[in-house]
Amino acid sequence: MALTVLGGGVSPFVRKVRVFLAEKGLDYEHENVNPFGPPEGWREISPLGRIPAFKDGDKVINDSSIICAYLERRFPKPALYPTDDYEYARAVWFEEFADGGMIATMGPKTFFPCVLKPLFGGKSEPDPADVAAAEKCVAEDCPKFWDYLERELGDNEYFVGNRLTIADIGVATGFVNLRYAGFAPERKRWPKLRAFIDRMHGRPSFKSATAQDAPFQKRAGLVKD
Ligand SMILES: N[C@@H](CCC(=O)N[C@@H](CS)C(=O)NCC(=O)O)C(=O)O
Repeated sequence: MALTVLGGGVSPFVRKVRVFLAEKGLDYEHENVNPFGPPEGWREISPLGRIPAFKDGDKVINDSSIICAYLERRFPKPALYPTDDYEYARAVWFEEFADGGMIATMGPKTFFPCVLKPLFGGKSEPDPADVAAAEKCVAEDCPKFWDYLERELGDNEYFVGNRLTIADIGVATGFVNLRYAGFAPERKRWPKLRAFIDRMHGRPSFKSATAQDAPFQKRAGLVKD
């Protein structure tokens, strides 16, 4: 049965599912749905109008976290959730920390105004006021998220249990959009987090899930070390 991810690949949540599938070694189809100009009948597939949606044959599943949890049960190997109860809770917590907190802040304040708004508004550059507001978000809102991640990661390669889990994928995906907006955690202040991001973005799973992102990468060269 065909597996299909529905949703524009630049969404951090669509990317999370695509990276998850790639790390499982699963082939899938990708349908590029824009949630702000969706195809007819989209609400029947996605009742909240959001991306990603997912199809396993004729079965429809919504929400990136639920899609990943489903995929883990359907295709258990390699495991991308810990088996230990507390580690399991930690892993899904980091996923939620990213989805519901960090990305919910960074996305609308950096990626949307600096990348999506100019693109969809037919402009070559974002409004200077939007860039200033994004810089303010990076300076004032983001450090509390990044300090926490830096501390929790410590000297480990991964967030939970010394191996790749949904925690790492869920956290790393949001930093792709931040980079496209022209920002990243400064290496001097958040060395462990920044090295983690580099490692994760260098994985074949992230590389393949970002291969089509060239139109969104114009500001990526502005990222400072
Ligand atoms: N919790 C959801 C969030 C999905 C989400 O917010 N997707 C955005 C795009 S990044 C969207 O579809 N926005 C359109 C809308 O909310 O109408 C998930 O993890 O799948």
